[in-house]
Amino acid sequence: MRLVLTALALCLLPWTAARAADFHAAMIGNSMLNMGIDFGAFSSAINREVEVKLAGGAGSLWKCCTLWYVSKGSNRPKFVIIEVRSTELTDPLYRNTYGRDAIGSDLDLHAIVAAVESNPPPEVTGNHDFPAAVNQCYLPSMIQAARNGGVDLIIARHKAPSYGIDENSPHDAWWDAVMKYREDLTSYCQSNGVFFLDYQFAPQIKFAEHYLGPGDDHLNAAGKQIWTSLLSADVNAILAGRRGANECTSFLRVPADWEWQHGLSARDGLDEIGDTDGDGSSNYAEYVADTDPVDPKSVLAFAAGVLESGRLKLTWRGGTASVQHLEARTVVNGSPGSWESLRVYTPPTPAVNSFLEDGDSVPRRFYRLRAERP
Ligand SMILES: [Ca+2]
Ligand SMILES: [Ca+2]
Repeated sequence: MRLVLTALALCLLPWTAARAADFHAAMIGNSMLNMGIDFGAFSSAINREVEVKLAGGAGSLWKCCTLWYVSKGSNRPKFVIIEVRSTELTDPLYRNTYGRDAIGSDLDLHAIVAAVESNPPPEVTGNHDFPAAVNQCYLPSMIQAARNGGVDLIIARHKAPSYGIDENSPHDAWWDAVMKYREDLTSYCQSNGVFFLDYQFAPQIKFAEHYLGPGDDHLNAAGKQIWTSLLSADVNAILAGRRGANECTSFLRVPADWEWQHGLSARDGLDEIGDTDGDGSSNYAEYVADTDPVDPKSVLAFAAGVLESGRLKLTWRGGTASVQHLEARTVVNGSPGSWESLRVYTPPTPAVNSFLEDGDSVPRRFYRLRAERP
């Protein structure tokens, strides 16, 4: 393993040694090199010289120790990306074996490792305890090490949980656990000032096109280019103050269950913005409205507006498990705040729903429907 990591580091040297950098990148996790970031393109995009200080890591303990020592060095990193794998955080083999030699002689680091290992997370087999893993393993120590080193921006990445996943098969408990862990990690990052990347699921990245191949969760060159541009855009936004350093870039808004249930891929972020059945409503919008993303007849839309005894009757189709908001306004002038709520329908809603105007003296007005997942 060390030989591989050293080779990776040496590959970077010709590019990094040109002149002093004003932006030190510590990439924790060697997959960062294989999957994700073209440092030259990244440097250009953020208009800063980027010096890569660290090019590998295997296991959370290794990463924690490496980051600890890099952060204490004179050439401290100014920018850290930490790759976190759920297995590393929970599997005792990864946690306690790999990287053991990296602890070194620093007494503070010894104390951190001892504290973590005196209260390790439970065994993972059949019982992933992800909140405990996040809170008790090395991620907090890694973050603290970076902060002690004066790092301005810490980015955490959850490695794509694609090992062993057949996207056409029903999910299992392992998948549920990984996704739960991902949620916990996102939440942890947000509350600890860490930017969280979820670009593996970005709409621009398609599993079939941008990964190396079946069973390999590394991006190919095209995918890497996309990943780099997404990262650059986010870092530029953070540097310009347009985004907070504790925000999350997450593209997974639809539960995997729902995607699988409707024959969509839970690994492919494109599914969310796609309109698989061509009914004008994106798959994400169909999830929100609880309609069928592969049935064009199932979509949240007005079906009819007729007069009944001089009163307008609106009829629409939609799902049954979402909150439906019927709203109206007399002028459509682009100002978003002037829609008035007429009715709120809470689930279960009828698949065909309707509304009858209250009286005869209703002004001419526009209507719209909004859906919201409870
Ligand atoms: Ca659709
Ligand atoms: Ca549909």
